[in-house]
Amino acid sequence: MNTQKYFEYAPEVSKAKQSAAPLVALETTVLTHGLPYPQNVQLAQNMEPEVRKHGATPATIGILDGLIHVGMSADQIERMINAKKLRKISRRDFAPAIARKESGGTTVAGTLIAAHAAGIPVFATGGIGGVHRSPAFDISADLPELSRTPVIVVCAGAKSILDLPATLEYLETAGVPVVGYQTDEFPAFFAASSGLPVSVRADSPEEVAALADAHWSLGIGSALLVVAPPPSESALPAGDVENAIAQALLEAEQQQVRGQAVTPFLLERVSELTGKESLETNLALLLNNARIAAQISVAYARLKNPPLRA
Ligand code: PSU
Ligand code: MN
Repeated sequence: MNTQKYFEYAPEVSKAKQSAAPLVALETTVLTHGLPYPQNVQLAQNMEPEVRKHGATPATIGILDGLIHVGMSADQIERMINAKKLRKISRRDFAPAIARKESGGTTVAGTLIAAHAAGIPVFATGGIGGVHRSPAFDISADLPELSRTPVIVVCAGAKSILDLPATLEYLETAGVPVVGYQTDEFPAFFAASSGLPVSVRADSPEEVAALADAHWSLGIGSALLVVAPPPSESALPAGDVENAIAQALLEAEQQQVRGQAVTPFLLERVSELTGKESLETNLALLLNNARIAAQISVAYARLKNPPLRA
């Protein structure tokens, strides 16, 4: 089996890999299906410098004309976003995209698969998919992927368009440590708190690195989900988005939105109904997560390859 056959590495990513330098994977469904234009382009331009500023090399992951790119140039991202047929790529969607030479953004699930295959241990995103409030039985492919992929995923929890208690129950069953980054509570994306506890707290990048090393040294093959609340100056009050979510869920049901379309539909409607403020929170927390992921990647690389003493 040649798993690298469909991979294309950016030169700076290959270089970082060769010298065991810290890398951070970034997903692209947030660009192709999660945020409106031009905020998606703006985000793509801001995430990578944030990773670099904190000592790691960014590897934006997405599929362009049937190739899995690990590290994408601004031009490649632009071409992917503007592809005629744009897929949203989780586990089941790689084969059709590759075989038909199509393009698409990788979800948390898809990015986990590619990051792990590429040997990148840390990944930053905004929010993960989870167990939906409705329709019944809608469970994001992100959750089973987190249960089977040894990568540190940094996010701001999950949006409360989802059933957050059920999502945490799933993660517990799946053996995924939910690491509160400088918090005891699972953040609800726009809001800093959900009233739900995390399974362990860590206050520094080194602590997260030590947890990951212990987890994986035991041969436990699941992800660690590091959850960081949105920066306090941009967080929204917990109740503020609830009305918009109720409205969006009602519309989704009336219009019988199903499958992969559910999450983008809800994200778009909640964003429209809550306006500019929630979009700003979204962008602020993504950058915050990029910074934390870079710091964790630096700490993890140091732990695995301690610098030689002079
Ligand atoms: N949640 C967000 N923003 C996003 C997503 C989720 O707040 O952009 C995207 C992520 O790429 C995530 C995907 O992996 O949606 C989950 O989609 P689904 O629920 O269809 O699995
Ligand atoms: Mn779904």
